[in-house]
Amino acid sequence: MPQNKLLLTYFEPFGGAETNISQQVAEGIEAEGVIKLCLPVSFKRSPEVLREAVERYQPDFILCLGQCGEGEKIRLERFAMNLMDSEKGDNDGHQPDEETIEVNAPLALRTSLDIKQLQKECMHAELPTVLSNSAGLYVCNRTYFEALRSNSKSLFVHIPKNMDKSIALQIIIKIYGFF
Ligand code: PCA
Repeated sequence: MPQNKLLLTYFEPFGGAETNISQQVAEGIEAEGVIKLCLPVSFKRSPEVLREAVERYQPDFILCLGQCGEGEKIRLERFAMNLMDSEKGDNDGHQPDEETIEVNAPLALRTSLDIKQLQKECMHAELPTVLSNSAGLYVCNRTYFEALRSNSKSLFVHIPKNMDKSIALQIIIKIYGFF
């Protein structure tokens, strides 16, 4: 059987920071069938770069990593909202004000992966994860919307910026095994 292809995305730093934990964790992943892709923190360019990669590689699954500010657990995102809003702006200086992503699309898209089961498995392995019903309205959400639109077997994972990187890496490897 041909091996499954996983597109693994992560983000460049944003908001004046020098690093993004999603990038640092992604660097630790080396596995067959994994295609890594760095995305710009841009409402416009991130979905474009993702779309091109999806067309080129036709992945079976998409795992998107992003950084979040608070918390001690990795957040497994259930939905992407069809909305963009940001006061601080993205790396291009774009500040959408409650802008719809796509007029004829549903208000939210949902992953078809069994993230409840995934979260249980992580819990049994004592890996700190939590289910989340909102990926925010910033570039991560915009990117997740694009991923789900192209493949419902997509998952967005938010990593708290101060999380221990080796634990975060173990969780990402566990998620990888789940696909
Ligand atoms: N986190 C931001 C965008 C890039 C990232 O790593 C977010 O949560 O939208």
